Amino acid sequence: MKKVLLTLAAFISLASADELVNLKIEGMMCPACAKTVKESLGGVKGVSEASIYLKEGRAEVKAATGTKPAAMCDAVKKAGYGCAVSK
Ligand SMILES: [Cu+2]
Repeated sequence: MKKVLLTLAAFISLASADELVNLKIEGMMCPACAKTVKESLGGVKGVSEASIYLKEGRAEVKAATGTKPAAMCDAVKKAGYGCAVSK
């Protein structure tokens, strides 16, 4: 029984592991833009946290492993900003 629980715990921690994705965001002019981008990224399934760097025109997104960066960019574009996945 104990072994089963441990395996389960390992599985859960693996399933919720985060990865960091860097996005290049174009068109952000002010903090309100940054907020809009942050909210649009936060609405993407799997995303747990988005840090927006207004002056640098980029975003660092923490998301569950397997979350597609393209889905993140789609959300940003829908909000009216340019987006590209940077390596
Ligand atoms: Cu703005």
